[in-house]
Amino acid sequence: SIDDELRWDGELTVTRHDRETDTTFVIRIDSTRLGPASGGTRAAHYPSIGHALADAGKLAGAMTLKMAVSDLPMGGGKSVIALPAPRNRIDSATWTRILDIHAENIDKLEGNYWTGPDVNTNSSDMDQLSRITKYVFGRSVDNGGAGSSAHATALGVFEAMKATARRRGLGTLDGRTVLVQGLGAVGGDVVRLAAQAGARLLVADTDPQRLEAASLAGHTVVPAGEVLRTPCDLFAPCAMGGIIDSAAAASIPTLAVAGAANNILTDAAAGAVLRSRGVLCAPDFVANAGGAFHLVGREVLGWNEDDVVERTLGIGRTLDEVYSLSEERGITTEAAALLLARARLSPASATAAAT
Ligand code: NAI
Ligand code: PHE
Ligand code: K
Repeated sequence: SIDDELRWDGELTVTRHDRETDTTFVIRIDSTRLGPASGGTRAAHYPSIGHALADAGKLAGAMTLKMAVSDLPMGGGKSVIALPAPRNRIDSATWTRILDIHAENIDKLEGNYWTGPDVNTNSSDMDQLSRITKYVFGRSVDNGGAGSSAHATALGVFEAMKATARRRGLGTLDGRTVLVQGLGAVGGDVVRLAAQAGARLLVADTDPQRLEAASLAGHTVVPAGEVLRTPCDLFAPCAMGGIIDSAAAASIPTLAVAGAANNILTDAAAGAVLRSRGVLCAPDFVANAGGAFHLVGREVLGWNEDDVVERTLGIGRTLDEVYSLSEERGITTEAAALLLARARLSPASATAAAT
């Protein structure tokens, strides 16, 4: 319920409703402890405003952890635009009005929150927002921005897949069966990189056109509803979050999980079940940080493309640290990554815990 969702321990929730488009806007700032909150704008059709608040809160929390574990001087936040219908049924005049209202809301936060692209928003949407507010990452390159973050994200996810396979005793991806769910901006690139590395690709999407392209490229299509029942060596969720709950964790026929989606696990219990079965899972807020390196690196820290690549390739090393800590302490990989992130969020308490 909305009451439950407002009992949230982040820093700020902003909401607004636009009667003309029947759209509800949510911005949640989880933490500004390490810098201005940042995280993308997600547009989707939600069953209720409570669901939209919940999604924004979980995604904002993941951004705080992503920035902290990645050593970026930013906090965590997220925007959710709860549309009156699925995105593909919103006409362009309505969409422009929606973006303009969202931009007004962001502008009122005066830089405490910086947005960027996420599911169902892209660089040209960021260009539109930037006509009203300057607190926007990921405008198109022609418009002075860093452009799409998807390629950097895919590069980092690929490093995460390799590091996870290696640690799980699978060696390199050569000859391994990799299942990629979601062939969008990130997943499409992940498929290409994994294929180049010699993996056998199983692919799933809900969009027939994307499946056809993948099939023409020689990959094997798996029905979208069969993903959690399809045997593979490594599963790469690159569509939506919340796909592995405890029941799925108990049965998913894979040895490792590493993907781009935010909040892949529904809760900590799912992570514990995976661990008990020896399924090694790359915490998503570590694995998918390439996009944050790209946007914050290029637009805040003055990095060039090589710097972004170098830091993104470091995701494999961060995961090795996470996996070693998880083994040493006998905790889930998610819990280990949380320890690393929290050490940066509150250095004093982390030092106390370590001694
Ligand atoms: P996208 O919208 O380009 O691609 C998503 C793909 O998943 C689409 O092809 C869609 O048809 C497919 N899909 C949706 N529901 C599905 C289902 N039930 N089964 C199979 N396929 C399904 O999104 P993008 O940018 O590739 O992002 C993918 C995920 O990675 C999202 O969860 C996003 O939050 C996350 N992510 C993206 C980053 C970026 O830089 N783009 C950075 C960090 C995380
Ligand atoms: N939405 C993407 C993510 O979850 C990219 C992004 C990163 C957007 C940082 C804004 C800020 O990481
Ligand atoms: K997008």
